[in-house]
Amino acid sequence: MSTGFFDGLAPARFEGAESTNPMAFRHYNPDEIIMGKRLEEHLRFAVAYWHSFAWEGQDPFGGTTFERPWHPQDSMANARLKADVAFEMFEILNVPFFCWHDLDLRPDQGNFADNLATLNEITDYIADKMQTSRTRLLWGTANMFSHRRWMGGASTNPDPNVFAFAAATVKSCIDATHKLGGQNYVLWGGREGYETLLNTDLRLEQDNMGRFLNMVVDYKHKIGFKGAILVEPKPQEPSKHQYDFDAATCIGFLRKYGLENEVKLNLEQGHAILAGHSFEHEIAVAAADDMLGSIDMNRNDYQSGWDTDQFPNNVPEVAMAYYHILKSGGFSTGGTNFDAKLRRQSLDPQDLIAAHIGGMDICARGFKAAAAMITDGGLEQSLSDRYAGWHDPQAKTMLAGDLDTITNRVLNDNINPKPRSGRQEILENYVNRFV
Ligand code: XLS
Ligand code: NI
Ligand code: NI
Repeated sequence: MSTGFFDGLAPARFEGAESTNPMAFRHYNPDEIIMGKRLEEHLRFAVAYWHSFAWEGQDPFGGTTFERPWHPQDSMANARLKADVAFEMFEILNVPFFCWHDLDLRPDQGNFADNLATLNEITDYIADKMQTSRTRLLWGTANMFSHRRWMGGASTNPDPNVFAFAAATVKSCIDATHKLGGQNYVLWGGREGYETLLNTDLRLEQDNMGRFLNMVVDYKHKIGFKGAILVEPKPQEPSKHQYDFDAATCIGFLRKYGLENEVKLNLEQGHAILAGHSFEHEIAVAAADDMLGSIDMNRNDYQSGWDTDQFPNNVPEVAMAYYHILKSGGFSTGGTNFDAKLRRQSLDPQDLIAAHIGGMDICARGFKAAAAMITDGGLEQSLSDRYAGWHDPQAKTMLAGDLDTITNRVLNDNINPKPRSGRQEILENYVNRFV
């Protein structure tokens, strides 16, 4: 029986670029074959349970605005109603995946035993719903940043009892993700960082975080969870400074704690911006180290300097992100999770559907532009031309030499390099042909 929440809203269909129907896809046709694969299988869209169903519209200055039938989210009855509505939206969008935090699914009970019991209860309920739904779990994660117990960190807390509570919580969430057939498990450390160095032991906190992540990886193998373990970089917000600052920082951290072959990255557009990078930079950095796992798609307001988690709306940005994803071979266990929320005045159920349709369409447009650039090969050609000198045997030998042998060669052969154009504007013009 339907909850009635989305009454009057039909399943969203692909109608083509000429359509003026605001509730239809104009660019996202899941069955379109691109580079030999269905668009749906390339993009692997996921709905984020937290923004769409758990967030009630608060901002730092105002209370809730949404007043959904499953609010307040303090009972298991409302948790079940929320799940019913979520699966109705998945069906309207025909979306292949969803993602959750434990806290999105059911309220925190204030102690671990009850948290565990209610998590099992609601994920059994969701497992039942998944029997008749095509929507799969892209990833699960633990919310270890909202409840006051986490205010000084989870695995990086000065209190070992908080570390213990965090370990038990993550175990319960990996178990639940495994039970629901999740394809990845994510750790984002919102409180894994510090507010002031005056009260923070950096070395101890980071060692504990490294130990914690090693326990997570060991546990994954112990229970036979085949999904990827992903960490999600973000420089700040809520903590003043977060240890998982950006992709490069995470890669260094994973190497230091011996996790470089076990853990990959979940990269988010808005977090890249907060770190002073572009999304494509973060993706390219991860890909260059074979650590690209999955993406959280959204956009930030470029003026505000906050993590505004808006739905994506910029085709050139999205195109370059997917260009680097495709160049590195595309997603395997990862996908495109809409870590994006409505603006708090967008009250109607229709707004929720329209936001996702728009986001999926923008991603499809960007993806197709990226695929066209890959197929055309212009950027790759220009790269290989630019670095062609390194295929010369003498250049390769040089890397095996030392400063003395190289200096002798520079003197003997009278080496005097001629600067060559980087052709940036020509390449930008090239990209603009596709986006
Ligand atoms: C917050 C993060 C969060 C993670 C999952 O900024 O993006 O939503 O994706 O904990
Ligand atoms: Ni985020
Ligand atoms: Ni995220």
